[in-house]
Amino acid sequence: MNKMTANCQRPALDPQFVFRVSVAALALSLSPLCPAATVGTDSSTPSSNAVATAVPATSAPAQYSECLQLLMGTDHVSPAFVERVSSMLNHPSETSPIVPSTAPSLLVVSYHKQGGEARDIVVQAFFDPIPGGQTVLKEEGYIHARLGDELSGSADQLLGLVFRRVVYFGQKDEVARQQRAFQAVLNGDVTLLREQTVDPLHVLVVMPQGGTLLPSSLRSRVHGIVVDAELAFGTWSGRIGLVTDDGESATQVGNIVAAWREQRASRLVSNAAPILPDRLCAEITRALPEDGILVADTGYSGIWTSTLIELNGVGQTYLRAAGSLGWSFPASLGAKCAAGKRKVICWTGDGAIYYHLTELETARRRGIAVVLVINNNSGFGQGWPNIQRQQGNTPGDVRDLVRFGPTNFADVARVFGLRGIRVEEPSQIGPALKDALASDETVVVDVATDIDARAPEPWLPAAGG
Ligand SMILES: Cc1ncc(C[n+]2csc(CCOP(=O)(O)OP(=O)(O)O)c2C)c(N)n1
Ligand SMILES: [Mg+2]
Repeated sequence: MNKMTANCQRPALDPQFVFRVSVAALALSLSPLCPAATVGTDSSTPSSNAVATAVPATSAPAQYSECLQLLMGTDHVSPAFVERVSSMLNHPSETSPIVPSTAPSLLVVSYHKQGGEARDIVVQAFFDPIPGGQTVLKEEGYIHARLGDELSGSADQLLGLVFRRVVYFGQKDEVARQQRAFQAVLNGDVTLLREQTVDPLHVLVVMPQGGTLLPSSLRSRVHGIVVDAELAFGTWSGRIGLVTDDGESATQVGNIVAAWREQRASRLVSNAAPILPDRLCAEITRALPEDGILVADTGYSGIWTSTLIELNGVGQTYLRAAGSLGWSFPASLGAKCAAGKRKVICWTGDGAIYYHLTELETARRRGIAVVLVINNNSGFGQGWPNIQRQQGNTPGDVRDLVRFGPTNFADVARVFGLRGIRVEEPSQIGPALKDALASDETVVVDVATDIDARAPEPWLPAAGG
């Protein structure tokens, strides 16, 4: 998926029709979506040419043709590999239900790699979105309210797909292993999945009509989605490709993504004090080592880090709290214990750090070294505007509810016998991070930030698409 344009032809089904596939926004990392992200995966069966000019002579049933086309246009995927997948599609696993004759909405091809060759290939085909408008997310529920109609509609369709019956293709043992792991994950247990991915599992996902799951500004331009990912010991890395019908749409999609980035660009270099969290993100992007681990707290901490910190090192890992405020600091100590020499940066809000502040004692006593960055805006920044609005003309001072401090956490660190660096000017962030990363003890970097700064909102299309 490295080229802006890949040309493919539809298979023999409709020989007149020349299908032009353009892949845009190719370097989108999975970071906003997944617990970990790395850009630039290597793949099993490198093709000498990323531009696929012909579809292999395939024996696959016709309903898979679009999926095979997308696979064929994916970087590092060789015609021989597609050929193997294609021939597998004639033989559903014994445990699979009867194969529908409609086109699948999602095809997932997974395999291990040995000596550059793909082995243990398993193909999963997911058919039909939710029937009869049945939804997975409750319309009156919390997730629906948080995401809004448009995004929760997309999330609903995706979840609907995952919970539908899946048709498996592949060797019986491999299929059974994957089914067991998948079932365990649905039951909330990822142990088996981790064990089975000590040897990394390569995963190619193609969604011919995946564009319908995107915000409408992209939906009209993108029809397919291709994900090229790797699951190693339960941690995802990979890239997402958005597939358009023509080069012009690919450019438009690229422009939309670029415009979003540009909107934030001036804030990334802002010299304002109190400091903008955006600038703090940009400094962490620069400081995080190639194999560094970034652990983020929940709420705004998760949004700032996932949207504005670029994971640009092949071995970087991103771990993010799943809703429990305060999780990140103890989690970062755990990550450090597990990850040996790799450096760990923890991003927490001041509200969050009050939950487990005492773990500073653990860090010092056990000599566990992380860089604890506190986005210190003296309050609950995420809820601040809403709570001000809700206060209306109710008597009392709204600040009593969600503002606290001012606390100097660098001083607090010293009380615990650790180093603390207080940062009040943007130019001090870089040197402070460098200093802290060089230490073999936990260092607190307490950054005085602006509570009125808003994290990027969920992306909604402009009126009129
Ligand atoms: C245990 C728990 N308590 C409360 C919340 C609700 N909550 C989520 S984010 C947030 C504000 C966090 O403030 P802070 O850590 O200072 O980050 P900021 O928004 O200021 O960047 C709150 C109260 C939660 N998710 N979990
Ligand atoms: Mg705060």
